[in-house]
Amino acid sequence: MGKEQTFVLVKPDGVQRGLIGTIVSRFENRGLKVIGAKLITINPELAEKHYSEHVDKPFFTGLVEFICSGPSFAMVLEGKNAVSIVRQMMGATNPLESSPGTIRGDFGIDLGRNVIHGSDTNPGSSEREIDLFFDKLEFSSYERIDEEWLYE
Ligand code: IDP
Ligand code: MG
Repeated sequence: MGKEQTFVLVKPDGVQRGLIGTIVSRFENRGLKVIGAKLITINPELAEKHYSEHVDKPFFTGLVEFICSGPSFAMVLEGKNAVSIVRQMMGATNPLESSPGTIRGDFGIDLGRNVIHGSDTNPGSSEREIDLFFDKLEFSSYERIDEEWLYE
């Protein structure tokens, strides 16, 4: 079974609105395993690296400012097809286009306040983001008791 790891961030709006627990619960209930997690106030240097693909976009400055505006909750989730599952559960980038039942579709209204970040499915994205935010020593490896019932 090919297990993947993915990087997920409850953005400052999600933390301020008290959504950390709700969001972590959704992923846990789906079967994804939390292998690392921390509250972090992102500094501009880290934010610019994290969002480097958007450096030329008109919204870049505002995006960096927003992501540094308060604490975020960073985590690494592990499971089969974890990257795609997280993207599916997040919903579309613009909450207006996110289906109800997705995190952005249930908790967001505006594009620049869309509650959550998750690595995209491009090759190397999740590894790059995990390395940017976490040290290997911050991970714990363990079996969840439901794993043999979750996977065939
Ligand atoms: P993603 O978060 O779904 O991967 P990206 O295109 O990678 O979407 O954009 C990163 C973040 O930048 C989005 O989550 C959103 O908060 C913000 N963003 C994207 N496009 C716009 C825009 O056109 N205006 C303002 N903010 C935007
Ligand atoms: Mg993205």
